[in-house]
Amino acid sequence: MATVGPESLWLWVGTIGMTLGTLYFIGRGRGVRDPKMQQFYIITIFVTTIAAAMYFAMATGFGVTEVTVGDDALTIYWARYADWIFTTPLLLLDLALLAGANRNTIATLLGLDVFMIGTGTIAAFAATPGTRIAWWGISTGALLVLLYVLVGTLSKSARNQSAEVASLFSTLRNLLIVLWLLYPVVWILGTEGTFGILPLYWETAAFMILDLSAKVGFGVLLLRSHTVLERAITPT
Ligand code: RET
Repeated sequence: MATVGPESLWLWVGTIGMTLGTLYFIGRGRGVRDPKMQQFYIITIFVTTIAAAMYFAMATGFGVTEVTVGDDALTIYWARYADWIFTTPLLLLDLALLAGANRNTIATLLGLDVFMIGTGTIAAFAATPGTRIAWWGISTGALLVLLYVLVGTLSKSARNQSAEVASLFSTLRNLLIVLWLLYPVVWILGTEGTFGILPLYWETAAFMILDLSAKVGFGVLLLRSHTVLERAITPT
């Protein structure tokens, strides 16, 4: 059985950060009556709630297991993947609704995303360094295609929205691109990549900072201006 080491510090910071983020979004969303605007709140509140629960699971030693790779036993926090399989599609849905995307674009984005996290999960559990890296490559390929759709089709729909919405969309899209690209980097440099460049302690800190930025930071920027969100739902 794997146990939680000193990296639990960062897992508790993550638990507290996600909980505070959730409470903040609930507090802000309470007075919102417009159902179309409520959808952004509902989606974003689910994102941080799921993350808070999964961080708590990791901090308390439930969300962690051991995977044997050759002669080594790797500590794998499986709860990360349980979090990401639900929260990354929800984050993309926020962005797609802001852009006023059609159903096909939304389905393509979410499909690529679930494929990316699914193959990333196989990478985390694969038993040889070679197969781990191969699955990492497949997952990273899906991420690159996803970002291509984000920059192409989705940005095109956003351009049909008002100037304020289009500008908020670009900010969030650029933030997402930078942050999401760092995940495979931390993974491959970290313990999962088996190269042993980034120790578990620092890897856990890095994922925590990325997770808080990609969920709470992203949510704060998205929900900051109700006037802009109102315009997003009345396409011009
Ligand atoms: C993995 C490893 C395999 C290669 C790739 C990955 C990508 C993960 C991503 C996660 C995003 C998570 C977010 C969480 C929010 O808090 C699975 C690490 C490409 C992009 C945004």
